[in-house]
Amino acid sequence: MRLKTYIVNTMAEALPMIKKDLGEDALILNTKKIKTGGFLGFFKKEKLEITAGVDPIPPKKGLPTETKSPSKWSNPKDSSAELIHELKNMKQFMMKQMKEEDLPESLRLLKKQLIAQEIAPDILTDLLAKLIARDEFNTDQTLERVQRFAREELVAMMDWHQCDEISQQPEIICFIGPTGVGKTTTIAKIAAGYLLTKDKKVGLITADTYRIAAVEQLKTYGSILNIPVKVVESSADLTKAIEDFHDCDIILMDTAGRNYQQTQYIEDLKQLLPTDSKVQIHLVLSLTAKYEDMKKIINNFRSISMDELLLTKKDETSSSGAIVNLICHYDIPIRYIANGQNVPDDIMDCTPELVADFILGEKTNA
Ligand SMILES: Nc1nc2c(ncn2[C@@H]2O[C@H](COP(=O)(O)OP(=O)(O)OP(=O)(O)O)[C@@H](O)[C@H]2O)c(=O)[nH]1
Ligand SMILES: [Mg+2]
Repeated sequence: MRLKTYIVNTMAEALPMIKKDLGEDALILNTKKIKTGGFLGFFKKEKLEITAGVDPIPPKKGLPTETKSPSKWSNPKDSSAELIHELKNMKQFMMKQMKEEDLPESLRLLKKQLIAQEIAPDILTDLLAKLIARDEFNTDQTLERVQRFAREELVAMMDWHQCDEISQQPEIICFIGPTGVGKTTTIAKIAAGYLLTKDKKVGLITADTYRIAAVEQLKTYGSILNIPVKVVESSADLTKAIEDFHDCDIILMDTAGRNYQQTQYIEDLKQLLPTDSKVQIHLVLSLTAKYEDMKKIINNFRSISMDELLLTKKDETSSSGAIVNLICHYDIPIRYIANGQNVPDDIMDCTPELVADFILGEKTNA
């Protein structure tokens, strides 16, 4: 860390100097009052000695970082708020340097719990640093209390990725994803939800003519729910099917499961979808998959605009960290989480509070 000391009359005087010398990421590490000048020990003036430093390691790319206000250093009136902010930054920096054995017991236990949930290391460090930086935090707190703080921080970290309400009429959603993740089953659950609880008119389309019995699978759900199903094999078929369903509130489209680690399949999908991007694309991923594999698929989809993620098979895994990782690492909203084979019941709205419950256990009043 590069350090510099300043002797000034006020904090406000120091801030522009620190900014100029050490840059926007500088931290104020210490301030103390000192006496300088005078004559024979008399007439000394009280001054402030401020030590500031800057971490030479740049923040990692692609990780969530706190947004910095452009006026951060420019308004001396905000200096006390800035000082508190900088103290928090300093605590976070120290947390990142801390060894395992230096952590308080409660944090060590929490860390173990979060690692078992497969929270990504960068998010884990960030979360623990945020906990230490809280004003109420002290080292002899119980695990329950630390979990309560962790819940608040986790919810705040996930909070800004909310889903929009229905924006167009009809809303057309195309579900895509790897083989067997639960696309068709989840479409049936969502269709039933729109029909039975929201009283909407639903149309179903399937482009899965690849797997034997795939069309029958969707048609079976269609006939149980009394929802029409259209089968499409080309972009022209799809345009026609969408036209035919013009009086529907929502059109849900099924596709064949593909190994989307291979970009060729994404190109095939592009051929099928209309170019005017009326169709929203929702990528379905199973929570039983490895996070690294999910990342690879999402990255492959960067070439087409993917609108939402939908996660399935929550009931088949005891670790939910991937949900937090996906929310914090990618700016793609998650509307639903599917948690079982039962149609239409096994699906939940994905909220930050629900995900925090998955990670930390259900809320207690500790
Ligand atoms: N445990 C569990 N099983 C699920 C869930 N969603 C779907 N399944 C099951 O997963 C299996 C595959 O479901 P499908 O809906 O056919 O999956 P798909 O993605 O359409 O499969 P393809 O079209 O072949 O790619 C079925 O046995 C479903 O009952 C879920 O949330 N939890
Ligand atoms: Mg299917």
